[in-house]
Amino acid sequence: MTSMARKKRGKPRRDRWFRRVAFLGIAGASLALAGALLWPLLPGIPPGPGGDATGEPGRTIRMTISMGGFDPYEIRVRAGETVVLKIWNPDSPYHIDGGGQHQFAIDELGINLMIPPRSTRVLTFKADRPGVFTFYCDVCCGGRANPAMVGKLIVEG
Ligand SMILES: [Cu+2]
Repeated sequence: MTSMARKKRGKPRRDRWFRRVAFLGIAGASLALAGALLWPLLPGIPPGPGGDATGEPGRTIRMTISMGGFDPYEIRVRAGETVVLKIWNPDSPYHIDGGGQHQFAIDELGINLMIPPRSTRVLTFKADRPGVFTFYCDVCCGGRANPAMVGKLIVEG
């Protein structure tokens, strides 16, 4: 008799426990699914400070190119100096405009680099003569006509 009573009391408790676990499981799975679906739409995380860990010669300048434009949009170097430019593109590959790609081009110096979404490209160059050169991206949202997609390389003599 006593064992029957215990069993009767025990069953609803186990039922509630099962419902709680099932609810948490479903909620967790839903959050994981939502995260997996939204993940590609989030802006990427820039790579950590690497300094000159790559062992490349020259001064390293880091730049970010996104739909917001070039950051920095003005860079200063000395003529004859070897510059290692690391350009990070945090944009999503699912961007409807140009698939999140950007470009770094300077016509006068024969530079034309494509930076795929969520990646870094490294450009090593040396500007021999002083001057002010325009760099631009012509593969997204208005391209060169977009004031954000243009910047200046100032080479000091
Ligand atoms: Cu662009």
